[in-house]
Amino acid sequence: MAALCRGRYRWKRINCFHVLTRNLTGKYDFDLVVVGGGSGGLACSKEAAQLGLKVAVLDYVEPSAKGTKWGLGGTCVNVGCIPKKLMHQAALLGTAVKDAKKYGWQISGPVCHDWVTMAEAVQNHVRSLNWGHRVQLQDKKVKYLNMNGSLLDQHTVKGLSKAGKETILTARNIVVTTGGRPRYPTNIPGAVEHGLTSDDIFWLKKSPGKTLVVGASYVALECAGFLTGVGMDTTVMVRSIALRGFDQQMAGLVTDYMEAYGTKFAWRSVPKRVDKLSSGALQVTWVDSLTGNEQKDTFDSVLWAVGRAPETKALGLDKLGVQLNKQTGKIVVGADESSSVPNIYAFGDIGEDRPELTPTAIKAGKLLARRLAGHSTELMNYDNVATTVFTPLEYGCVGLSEEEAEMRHGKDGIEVYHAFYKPLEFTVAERDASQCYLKVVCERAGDQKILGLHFTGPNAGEVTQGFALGFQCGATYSHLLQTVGIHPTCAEELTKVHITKRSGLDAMVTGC
Ligand code: FAD
Ligand code: NA7
Repeated sequence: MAALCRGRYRWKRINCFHVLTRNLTGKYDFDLVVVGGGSGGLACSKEAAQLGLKVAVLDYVEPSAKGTKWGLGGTCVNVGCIPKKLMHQAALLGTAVKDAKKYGWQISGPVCHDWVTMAEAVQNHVRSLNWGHRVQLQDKKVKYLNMNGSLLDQHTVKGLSKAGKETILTARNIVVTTGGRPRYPTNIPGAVEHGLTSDDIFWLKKSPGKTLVVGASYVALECAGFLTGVGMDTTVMVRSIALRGFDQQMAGLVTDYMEAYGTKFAWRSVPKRVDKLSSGALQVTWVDSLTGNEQKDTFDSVLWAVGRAPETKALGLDKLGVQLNKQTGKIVVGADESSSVPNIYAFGDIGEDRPELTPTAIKAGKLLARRLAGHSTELMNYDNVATTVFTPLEYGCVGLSEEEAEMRHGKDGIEVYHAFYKPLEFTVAERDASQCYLKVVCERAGDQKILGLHFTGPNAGEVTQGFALGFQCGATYSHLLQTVGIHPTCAEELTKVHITKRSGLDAMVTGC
């Protein structure tokens, strides 16, 4: 606060309130106040400041139910993409150590993993990113307030510090990018008391031990994947299907690989209760929905990955008439990220129907800043966003799933080219490549425009990113065939794919 008092704005102390008095040269204290300093909010505020706007950003982390808290940067940096990918890397290295022996590395004695070393290294990296974000805001002259923000009207934000001090900020425009938090199931006794979420797993001081992961979306599978990879006895509890919304053939390959890798799956199972035994172990009771039988097992940790929800209630949006989706609680937004109330914008995970991904939040934030600064009219294009699931066998995709393509174009309206391939690296290591697969879903007629591209295998994110450019440019199947591959790579298999599913021919790639 002292730093703020020395800044270009004057602050008055009124009882326990800090009120930012109006900048004498303008109507508002700031051109832009951003509530939420995660991927989207930071990108938006930095871009806006760079374009000459006076910007403040409020970021505040409510500790998780387990008391875990973290610094500036939002979900991705602290409890999402970054620690997840680093722990995934730790797991991949475990496999690489096994491969290494086949490649001649002499590794004596058993190789074991130490959770504490990994967690400390990951947490230190995250802290360095927290620090980097603070420095960047300072360099770009964005006023950062570590405060919980809520909206008083369409030009006024109230910030509340941890110590209970209130600060009022006025702004021409307000952007809400407060993201979401993991949900706990509401009707399962013991779920909250004895359970963790992705807000906790990366910040554990000791190994989670034998873990039950409830949920089957990508957060669940990624966490279960790295836990298995670093040696935890890990079970995933799936109530319906894995990776809902993704291509289901690919989802099957991902989970098949995980099963072969050592992850256990309790399919069609719904948790009923979690009890802490006198030994300290957590006893989970669940129902097998196929047989109706009740089953029990004990675990050291239970990780709920059953979805995420925004915290819109505390933002005071309903009082201002900002339209929310009643089911999801997210803010209904237009193509320009505007809410139903003038001067209030929202995007990122808090925006209804927006992809819950960091790069889309960042890009949308930058574009919004440019529009608010009057530098551009360009809107965010949410189509054809590529993504990757960082499971032990990675899965990257862009465009439509085969099911979705079939629904939109009809079974006879699409052609699916596919191949099972063996990464060269797997050969000497004698690794099973049964789930290394790719498929390109195309329109059947005309130029055979590519509708969806799917790839499981090593470095799927790196592979998919490149093809996403072609996809964005409207690539067709013949463009793919005109592309000369880079040998020997896994990605080159996409440029050679020629077997159609319709033909029924063996899709196994043999030779170069
Ligand atoms: P957030 O990054 O969540 O930022 C919101 C910020 O606002 C937070 O710091 C929050 O504490 C703060 N805040 C909330 N309320 C207030 C308030 N009232 N006042 C002040 N501050 C407030 N995406 C990918 O692209 N790739 C991945 O590999 C990936 N992996 C993920 C793994 C996990 C486990 C999870 C959970 C998510 C992952 N994501 C991934 C998704 C990605 O993290 C989010 O899509 C992204 O962080 C959304 O950015 P955002 O700016 O909308 O919100
Ligand atoms: P998602 O994508 O909403 O998926 C939730 C998963 O949890 C899904 O598999 C659900 O099964 C399952 N689920 C939900 N409620 C329960 C209960 N009560 N019991 C058992 N299983 C349940 O959430 P994520 O957290 O994985 O990811 C959300 C976003 O965060 C994601 O898009 C990333 O960008 C980051 P269902 O399919 O509904 O049967």
